[in-house]
Amino acid sequence: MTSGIPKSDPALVPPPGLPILDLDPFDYAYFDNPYPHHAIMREAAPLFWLSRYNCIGTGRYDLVVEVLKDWERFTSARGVGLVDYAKDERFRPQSMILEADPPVHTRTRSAMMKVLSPRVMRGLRKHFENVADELIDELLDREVFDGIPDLAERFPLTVFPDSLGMKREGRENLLPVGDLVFNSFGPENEIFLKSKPLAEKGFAWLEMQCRRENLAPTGFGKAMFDLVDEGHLVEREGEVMVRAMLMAGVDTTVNGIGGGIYSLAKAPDQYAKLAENPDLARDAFEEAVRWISPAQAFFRTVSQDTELAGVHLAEGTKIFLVLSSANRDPRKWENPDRYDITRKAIGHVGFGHGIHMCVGQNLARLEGEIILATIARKAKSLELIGPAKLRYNNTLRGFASLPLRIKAK
Ligand code: OW4
Repeated sequence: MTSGIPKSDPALVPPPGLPILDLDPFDYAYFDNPYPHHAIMREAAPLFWLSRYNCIGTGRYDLVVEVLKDWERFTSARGVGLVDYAKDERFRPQSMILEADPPVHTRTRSAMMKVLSPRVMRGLRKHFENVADELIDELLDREVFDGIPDLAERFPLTVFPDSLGMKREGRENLLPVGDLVFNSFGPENEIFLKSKPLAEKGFAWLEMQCRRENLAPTGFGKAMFDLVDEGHLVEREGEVMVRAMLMAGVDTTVNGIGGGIYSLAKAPDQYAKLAENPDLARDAFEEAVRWISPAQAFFRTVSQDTELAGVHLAEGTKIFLVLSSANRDPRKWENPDRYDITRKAIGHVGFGHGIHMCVGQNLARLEGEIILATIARKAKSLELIGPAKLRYNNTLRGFASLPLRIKAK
């Protein structure tokens, strides 16, 4: 395994006139309270230069959307992290969906859409609801528990690998591998380095789990290899796509569900509204994805000299897109810092935008909706009874611990 670190390129100098920001959007202080930093990034100018990483960035909603829409000028194929695959070492074998442009991306994305289609999602609902029912009943008996290991991790770690059809042994590697992969989109800082040893053996294990002989005769894995058998993908592509599901589908949903629970626990008026009408669970989850932005930021790379917001950008410039800031940009959102489950959160960029917009979004929504609806149906209160502890990750925002109390209706 290699560990890419961006080698600063002397050719990449700040375009004239851009505000130069010295802040580090990957350090502990930033993660402890990113919101004032978002405001600095948004208010400095449409685009800014990050002096520590020699890249352009934007925290404005309209520009984040403009860049994400334009995959030709702003490529994903050179990596969606700080590292430029054209110049630096790749941290892992390149993804054929996340780190690809059309036409490769068109084919792999279409395979993934088939595997995760709305029809497949509908088929999972009943089983997910049964698992959630049992889990929430157990937590109601306990009353006091930790919302992260006991709920936000436990639910996806039960339903997702089972739906994929993966073996039971070794599943404890899923979270550490995801943690490292999402750290690898940022710099090789202490947060990245600390996550490395925990995931080292998980990488080899994960590669093995993606082979057809290690997958159950039903599930997303099998469905992907059916597409191989039908000639849409070659065998190795099938494996790489199963790997993408395993790397992208666990830590993200854990942080999404954890974020949803945190949002509701911090806003008792919103929880009361949801408890009264559990049908709002899907909206409550969507609004949490906006408000928390579990996936905080991704990069694109300028594929040819171009202009953006009146600024000349040189080929090879990395652009840091702060999704979490865009999701609270007051130019787009009214009262953006308020978690409001009746808000029309549609259009948020918590799942991204454009051709790379989260391909697992309907699975994430299914999981999030079911957990929040099940709590809302059964619990009259959801209280945070101790300090929420952050889990630091270069890309993902979420918690390590959420001490909670829930009381049965
Ligand atoms: C967010 C994501 C995350 C990690 C891995 C991959 C995709 C992949 N998407 O495609 O391998």
